[in-house]
Amino acid sequence: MSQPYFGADYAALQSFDPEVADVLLGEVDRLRSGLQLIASENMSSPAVIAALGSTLTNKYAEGYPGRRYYGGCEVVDVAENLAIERCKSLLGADHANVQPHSGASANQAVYGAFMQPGDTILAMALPMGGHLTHGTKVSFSGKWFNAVHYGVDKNTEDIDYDEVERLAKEHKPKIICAGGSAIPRLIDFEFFRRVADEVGAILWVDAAHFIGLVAGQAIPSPVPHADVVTFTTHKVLRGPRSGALVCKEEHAKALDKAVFPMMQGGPQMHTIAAKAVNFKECASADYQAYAKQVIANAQQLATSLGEKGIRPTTGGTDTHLSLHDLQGVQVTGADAEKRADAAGIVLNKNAIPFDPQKPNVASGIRVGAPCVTTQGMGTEEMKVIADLIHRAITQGDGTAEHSVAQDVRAEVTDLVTRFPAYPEPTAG
Ligand code: DSN
Repeated sequence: MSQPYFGADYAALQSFDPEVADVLLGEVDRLRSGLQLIASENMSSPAVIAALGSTLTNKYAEGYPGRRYYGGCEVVDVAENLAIERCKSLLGADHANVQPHSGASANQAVYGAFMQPGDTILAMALPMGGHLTHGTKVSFSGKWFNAVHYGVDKNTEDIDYDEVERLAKEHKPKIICAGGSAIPRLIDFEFFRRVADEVGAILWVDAAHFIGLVAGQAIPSPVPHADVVTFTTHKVLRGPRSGALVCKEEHAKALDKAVFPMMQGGPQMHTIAAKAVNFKECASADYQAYAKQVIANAQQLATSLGEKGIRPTTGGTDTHLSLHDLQGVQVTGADAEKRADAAGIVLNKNAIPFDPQKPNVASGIRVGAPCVTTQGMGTEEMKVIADLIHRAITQGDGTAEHSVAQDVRAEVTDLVTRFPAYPEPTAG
């Protein structure tokens, strides 16, 4: 069976380990048969997956191109240099480090470069849209550093900029962090830069969620304003599951040392090659059109769900995701996630600002458009999807046998047949 999007040699895997080969097929089947609305996911290209499934996984290459701790790195050096140069050019950055294994690893490097244990960081609170690595108590960032958190304004549900300025002046943090995992609106980077300068802080933008929109020139860039920008490469960007960072030249040495040897050992050269491929893809006019369509689709989803009583927080979105308050339809986030799943729609429960529920129940859902846009869907399909979500979560009971779940799943099947996630696996 020829499956080019599985990487090097699916036939060899199938013959040696049919159980794992079936898992790979099963996941393609899952992606092909449902709607993927998780805002942090996407579907990478056959070219990216080919680079991931390559012999570059074999190579130890601790260090940086031209300065490795192992011999035989002359080939992987080419991959890393391509990734670095393409990343810098794509984002207009002075310096790029493409070795972080993930967004969390890139974030660790920021702490490593600029903070000592006990130093203070000012960042967005997780229940307000921030991230685990921005100083939550369960993460290294909250255990080893003093984290002060800002939230959102009660009325606008957008970042409380007055609170940011007040807390920055009161606590004089070493780092101010902007960015998070559930922020539907554009962030005012100029404001954060001004406040950071006033209190002598490093400005770190965690752009994991929206860097793909920046790369596609669909929203303003944090790069001219921030000292360092960290990101994942697998969200809107549509690359391999990994991370990276860009920074001003003056911080290059400190951040490189923080990535390796402070936080990581050997880089994953197959993933770095896949990042190089991805950065090339993102420099194309097609990708720019994609990024703009992601936003148009997310806005349509937010509007259409809102019209059905599933209120978008902040009144809508400027990005690839919207966050919805389910209290108006009297469903919890956990129930909504389960009922949608039973009908073939994959999304996640999410805390909304000032959520009365516990995080594992939550009063909201987060809905993202990156995957369905990769599949070629447009705003007309978003209207249909909003209707399917509404029916599934307000009328279903969380089982796949329920008649509403079955009806919705039939319509999901019709949509994904017209807009397939990946080609159908073929024999041969
Ligand atoms: N887990 C990611 C997300 O879903 O937003 C963030 O790390």
